[in-house]
Amino acid sequence: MAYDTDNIFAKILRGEIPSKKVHEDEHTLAFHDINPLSPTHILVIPKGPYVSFDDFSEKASDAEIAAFIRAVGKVARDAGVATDGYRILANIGENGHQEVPHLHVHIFGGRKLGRMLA
Ligand code: IU
Repeated sequence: MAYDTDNIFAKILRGEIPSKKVHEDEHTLAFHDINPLSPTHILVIPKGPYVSFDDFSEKASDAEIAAFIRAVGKVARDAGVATDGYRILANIGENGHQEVPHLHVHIFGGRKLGRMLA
């Protein structure tokens, strides 16, 4: 799928709409989900124009991939959910129920989460 530069996360990255930012580095941004489904619900996104995980894994540089993975772990630690545990999730494409066409990983935590359902 071609990257849509008008998607909401692209607008957040350009600073056109605000977000509650918790982490930013050269390659990655993390911010609170606007509609939290758990006490901690943070989204981590690469800054590059990647729609899906397969897209990202194919096109991103090693530095971007490393920064993204490190950011996910750091955000979990900084949010205080690393000790008790948390869930990371990426919805990809139509079957994966992806609503925003810019790759993002959800970090859920702060309560005992239910069993993962497909
Ligand atoms: P999904 O993985 O694409 O299904 O999830 C998109 C998430 O983006 C969802 O949890 C929304 O609450 C969240 N979100 C947001 O944080 N800010 C926004 O302006 C919009 C969606 I639109």
